[in-house]
Amino acid sequence: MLSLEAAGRALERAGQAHVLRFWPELGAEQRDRLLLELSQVDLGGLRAHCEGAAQAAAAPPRSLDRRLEPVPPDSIGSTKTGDGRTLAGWREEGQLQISKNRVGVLLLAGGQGTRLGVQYPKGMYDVGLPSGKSLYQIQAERIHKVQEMSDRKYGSKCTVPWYIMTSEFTLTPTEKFFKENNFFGLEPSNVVMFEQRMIPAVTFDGKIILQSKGKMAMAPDGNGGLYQALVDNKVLEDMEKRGVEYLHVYCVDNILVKVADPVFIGFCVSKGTDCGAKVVEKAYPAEPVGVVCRVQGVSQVVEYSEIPPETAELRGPGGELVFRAGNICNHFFTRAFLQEVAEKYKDQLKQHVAIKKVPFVDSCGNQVTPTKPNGIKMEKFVFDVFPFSRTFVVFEVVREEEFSPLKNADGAAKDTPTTARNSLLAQHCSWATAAGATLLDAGGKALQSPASVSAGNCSPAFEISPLVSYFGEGLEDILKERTLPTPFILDEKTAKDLQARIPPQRDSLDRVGRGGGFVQE
Ligand code: UD2
Repeated sequence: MLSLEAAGRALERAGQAHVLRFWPELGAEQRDRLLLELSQVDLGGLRAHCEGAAQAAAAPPRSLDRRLEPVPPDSIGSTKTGDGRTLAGWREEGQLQISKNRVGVLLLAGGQGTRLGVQYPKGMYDVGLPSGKSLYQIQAERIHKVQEMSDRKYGSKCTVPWYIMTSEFTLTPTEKFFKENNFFGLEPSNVVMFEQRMIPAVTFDGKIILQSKGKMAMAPDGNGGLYQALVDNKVLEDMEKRGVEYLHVYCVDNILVKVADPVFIGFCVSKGTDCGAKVVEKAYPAEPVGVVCRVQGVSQVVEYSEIPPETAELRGPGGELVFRAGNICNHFFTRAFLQEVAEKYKDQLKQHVAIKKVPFVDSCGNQVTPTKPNGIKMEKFVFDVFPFSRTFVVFEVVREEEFSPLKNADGAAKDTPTTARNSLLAQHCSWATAAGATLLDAGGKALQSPASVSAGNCSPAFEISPLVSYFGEGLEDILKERTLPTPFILDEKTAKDLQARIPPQRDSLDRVGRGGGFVQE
């Protein structure tokens, strides 16, 4: 660990000597903690970081390149327009790669979840599904299922390793949660957690903010800190050792995320791309998703916080948004591309400025909770490597099938626990009815048709475990001609019980209990 003298010298050189202002008042433990925190900071680059942040915050917002163009629609692959055979071909290709252990998934889980307002990692959040499953559990079970589907198809035993990028805020609770839940049945050695770097928040005149007398206000360096973290933690070496060539990178809060989606992977592999992004059509101009677009033929994402409203609102002749390829933070990378980024480009990534209210101690040692923004946090974005790709592809998917993020606490208009839960349940109801089931709502009334379900009229809580079905497949055998009450949880046990009860016509309220339990006969 750094000595006090060395820390003092480095801070002096960086113009940040005030960080040790309260040193004489600190106890032994606080002193050790502060020195440890300082030894984890890039002290050599500290002056540049602090001055750069102040300059970036003072500069007028960068105007968008005038040559910005939407992605040409004909260059976008799509599950919307792709015919059944093409989609099946992509899925098969993806499953083949998975069966050969060439696919890994990487979860970005280092964010602080400020908007949701919980003190623990977002992945641990339970949106109130009948099963009470957390986002982490849903994702783990999808990984299980995708492995199992490939195993069954190719008669081999495959592994999709799960890399999880955490931060100082999320590592310990995430590790504990996984251990307490027995890694949701996954092999612990195939779940690789690692930490991204933290950087200090600074004032508008470039001084590190002290959160308390013995602690700097630190924040993760953005989800684009991934590329540095891959190097710091030798993740690319781990991928190479396992033979992983393709990586699906995704964010933690999308309850519908198709982890290791064989269709997306198959599409990217068959196009021979090094990097790709899933998009959905933007719902409205101010929707908080970046837009995938191009400048002089080079693809990039303009984040929602940086796109001027007048650009976001531009419409084409048919009334459609011009910039409508909404980024959903689902990316494909080859390991070779990530290696290249790590070696050549990671230090060239743009720094984005976020102006925030950061609690601090003033020079007299008083704790202050600011009422207006007082600090600058610098962040890198995961998609800022797209311009380095030679063969970038965009893949459009259907929102109702793949995108419902959890961003805000209940009470907000959008992207809440309630909207996330409802999206998942609506999807599962529509899968069940498409498979031939009749679902009864809480009042015993039958839902009319799959169409009414997918149109959002689905109130019944019918939940399907990802261990039973990944994208709605394999349900006919279990659900055809069944009449089922809700709430109902279709998990491996209830699925087996249903299949054991033939003929299906007799299966109805008198035999099946609510909540997925069966009435004893
Ligand atoms: C992200 C996308 C946005 C859109 C939207 C869809 C970025 C930069 N923006 O915006 O374009 O796709 O999601 O929901 O990707 N994270 C870290 N470390 C950090 C910060 C964040 O791992 O330092 C993770 C975080 O845990 C989450 C993901 O990155 O899983 C996205 O972070 P966010 O929720 O802050 O991003 P948001 O909604 O502003």
